[in-house]
Order: sequence, then C-alpha cells, then structure tokens
Amino acid sequence: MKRTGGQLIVEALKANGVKRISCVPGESFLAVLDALHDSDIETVICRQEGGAAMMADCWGRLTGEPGICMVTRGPGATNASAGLHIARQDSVPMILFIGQVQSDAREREAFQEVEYRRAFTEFAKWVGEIDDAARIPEFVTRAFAVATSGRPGPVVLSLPEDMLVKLVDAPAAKPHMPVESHPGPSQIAAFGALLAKAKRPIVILGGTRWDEAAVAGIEDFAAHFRLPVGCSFRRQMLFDHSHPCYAGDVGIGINPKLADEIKASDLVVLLGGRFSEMPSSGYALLDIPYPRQTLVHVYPDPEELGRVYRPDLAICAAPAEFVAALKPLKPPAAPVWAGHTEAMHEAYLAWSTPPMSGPGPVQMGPIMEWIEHNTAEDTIFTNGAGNYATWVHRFHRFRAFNTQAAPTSGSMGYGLPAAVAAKALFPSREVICFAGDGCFMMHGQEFATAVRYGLPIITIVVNNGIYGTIRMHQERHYPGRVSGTDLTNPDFAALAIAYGGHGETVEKTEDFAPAFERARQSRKPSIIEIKLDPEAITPTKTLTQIREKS
Ligand SMILES: Cc1ncc(C[n+]2csc(CCOP(=O)(O)OP(=O)(O)O)c2C)c(N)n1
Repeated sequence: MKRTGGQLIVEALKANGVKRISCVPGESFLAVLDALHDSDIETVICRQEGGAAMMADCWGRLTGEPGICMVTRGPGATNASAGLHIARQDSVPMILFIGQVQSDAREREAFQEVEYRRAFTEFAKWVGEIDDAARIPEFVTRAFAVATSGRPGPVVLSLPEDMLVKLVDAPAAKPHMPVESHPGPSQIAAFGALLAKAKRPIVILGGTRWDEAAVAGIEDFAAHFRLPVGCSFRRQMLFDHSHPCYAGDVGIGINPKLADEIKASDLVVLLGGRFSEMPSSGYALLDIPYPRQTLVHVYPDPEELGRVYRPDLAICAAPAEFVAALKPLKPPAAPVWAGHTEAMHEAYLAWSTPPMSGPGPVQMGPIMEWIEHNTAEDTIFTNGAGNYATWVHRFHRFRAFNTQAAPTSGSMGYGLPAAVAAKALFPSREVICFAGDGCFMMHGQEFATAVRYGLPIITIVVNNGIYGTIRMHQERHYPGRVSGTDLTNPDFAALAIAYGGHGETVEKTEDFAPAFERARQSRKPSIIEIKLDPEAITPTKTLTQIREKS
C-alpha cells in the first residue's frame, strides 16, 4: 500500500515505540501533522522550539530512547538549536525533525531556507536530509541507531515539503536494533588487578546509558569493595547520596576535601563520563594528557578514550554493560581504603548540610532542609543554570535513578520545559523545577504547556533581581562596576495565575512550607517565587564579601 512521506515518518516513529513528541507546527510539515492526526502518538504542542527541543532532550535523558521533536524550517530550527546543543554536550539521544523548503526552490535562499547539513553539523551527531520518501524507513532507522549508539546524541533529519506529500511504496517500518558494547573478560580481569594493587581508589560516575539495574549494580559493587564513589556534574542521580560509599558531587564548586582526595588518589575510575571541564574543575583535577593517578576510563565510544586523558586501561563499553560484567570480581577481605571511604562520606554529609543563616529575611538553607524532609525519594528535580542551582546540587541528597534533569552544558532555561516533559513521562511522581529569575524567563512560556496538559509541576523561582552568577563573576573581576546584570521582573505569582496556574510569593523563610503545601494541594502547575536578597549570592559568601575579597 502506498503511503505519503508524512505517513511513513509517523509509521517509523510508531514502530520505534514513540509515544509522544514535542512540536511547534509549521506549514513546512503539514503532511506529518496530518499523519499524526490518525495516530495515537501524543503531540505536545509547545510555545517555542527551544522549549520543545529541551522537552525532547528530557525524554531522551530519562528513558535512554531518543526524544522526538518536530519544528519548522529557518526560525523554528534555529530556536530548536538551543535544545540540540544541550543534547549534544550532555550525550542525550534525540531526533529533531525539521520541515524543509520544497526541493525545486533549494539553494535560492528561499523563504526560511537553511542548509542544515552545513548549519548544524557541530550541534548534532548526524544531520541528514530525506530526498526520497521511499527511503524514510532507512533514514529513520539510522537516526535511532546513531542517536542511541556509542556516545548518544542528537540527530537532525530535514524533511523537504514536497517529499512529505509524495505517495510511494516502502517496506513496513521496523524498530531499530540497539547497539550494545560489552567489556571483554580480559579487561574485567585487568581492572580487577589494578584495583587489587590500589591503596586509595575513587570511582567517578557520569555520562548517559545508565539504567536502574546498572545504578543498583554499581551501588552493590561499591558496597562490597567499600569504594568511594562520586557523581559527575549534574549526574547525581547515579548514586544514592545517603549510601556510606557516597563521596560527593564532582561538579562546579566541588567540596575541596573531595577535590584533594581525587588529586591524592592512586586509581581513578571514570565510569561512563568524559570528565569534561566542569567536573574536572577546569581540567585541573587530572593532569592532561598523563594523569599521575592510574586511570581506568570506561566509555561507550572509542573516540572519547584517550581524547583528553590517556588511560592506563581503556574499556569501550556502556556503563550498564560494564557494571553487569563486574560480578565475577571478588573484594579483598579488608580493603585498605575503607577508612578513606568512611571519611569521605562524613565530609560529604558535613558539606551537604545547609547553612541556617544568611542575609535577608528568606533563608534558602532551611527551605532546602524542609524540601529534604517533605518530598519523596522519587521526586524529580530539574533546573537550568545559575547560582540558585547550587542549592539543589549541594544540598539535595539525590536518592534514586531518574530523579534529575539538568544540563551539564549549563544552558539557562532548561528546567521548566524539562519539568513539563518529566511530568508527562511520570505523572504520578512529584516534579520540582528550580529556576532563577533570569533562567525562568528564558523558557517560562512553557508554563502554558503545563497548564494546557494539566501537568502540576511545582516551579520554585529564586528571584534575586539579577543575573546573579554573572554579577558574582563581575564583582570578583571588576569590583563595584555593575554592568549588564540587573533585571526587572514580573510578579511571578500573578504570572502563574494569569496562565491558569497557582502562584505563591515567599518573603520570609516561614512562608515557604505553607506556600509549598498550598501549591501541592492546588493540583495545578504552580510557581512559588522566593524573594531572595541578592547579597545571598552563594550559600557561604555574600556579594559584598566577594566584591571586597573578604
Ligand atoms: C542560555 C544561556 N545564556 C547565558 C548564560 C550565561 N549565564 C550563566 S548563569 C547566568 C545568570 C543566571 O541568572 P538567574 O537565573 O537569575 O540565576 P542566579 O545566578 O541569579 O541565581 C547567565 C546569564 C547561560 N549559561 N545560558
């Protein structure tokens, strides 16, 4: 039976198990929208393509299967590039479909014409264009394979408008076949031998391609070997922070004791991550290219192994496969490093206990403590970029897999669309988005998407009236010379209500708990605005102290 290109795209998505897509429509892909009309794939209509792409990223991040986003050519595609860049840096599988101008107008700079194979090469793992509708099954299968294999990442498929309306014969779509990469027995034995020789080992978890079983498996392994385990920047959901082997967050503003421990260790095991600029404290924790410590690097893509750090043992395997293969290794009767592991967990507990005082009438420390005692272990936390995020990264003790969606790429605006996506995926779990006033306003319009689909996310806007992170750097480097960092904000609670959600304003610490409970009980998407004194720029230093270097 002949189908249109639009129908074949939807057929291929269904065959690959896609349940929902994010989308901002455009006249360039009406034939796909029409085919979606007849399918049970849910189309989440978004308000800006950046938010739509970030939602798709979040689905990819939390499922391991590509998140799907559809946008129009030119301005739709360039807006979506914000989410594409996140998926690329964060190694998240995603497929972005872009409606393209009709074939006979190409290369004239037709209306909204962009050549994506030139423009998006650096933002995507692969950029393809489908000229012949009969080849849609081939291109979509490849897109799923590329997005999920090796180091996962985003794929862009450009869809010329005329191709989408052609009626063609094509084979029925089949699901893609995931590509696994297992370590060999000799590599596991070599790893065991390095561990047996070590006196002060440390494991740092990161990257994607994890699942619940792998997270449970590494926890088991660490417990048996009494190994200290840290989590790379914004990959905190990979290890239960209450576990006695947990050593802390290897991210921005790392606990200095943990940084010292990594430097002093004799065996570093990088498991699943790249140990890029943020987790490595600006490439300062391990020498490049030859770390002083013995380095075991486990990564699902050979191109990353030896790219920055030359490992002593390189294992090309997905973290889940590596963890599964660890079972034959037997721990020493009394690991010599066990005392370090205990001390590191103690140091972590002290580091992650919030300060109870600070400038102004609202204290974030007690608010974080309240959140810790009043939310479930499976609560999902999302955020974008800004100093406010430190409160989450440092003081929230992540307990379970798939409870975090935050961009390692440091992109502002991610938290809100990610919260919408996470709530659509896990409707029975609580989803809390943290945002700064700057961050929220970047993709805050997706609050309307939460209202439209009845997704009661709780958004905590930490409003200090400034682009605080940049003000902090400014005061450090150019004391007292404020430039480009002041903001004028809306009334966030009124904004929530205007959208059809629930709004709260917190001006004193003790207002927070009842405001949160009311937001919860409203069963509506909500915004809780916390009016934070801009002096409270970090948990431990005020803006004045930074300016005066005191
Ligand atoms: C999309 C994007 N634009 C700009 C930046 C640079 N940047 C990093 S943090 C920040 C300020 C964040 O302000 P806000 O959300 O209000 O949080 P605060 O730091 O005040 O807590 C800026 C502008 C960025 N990381 N991402």
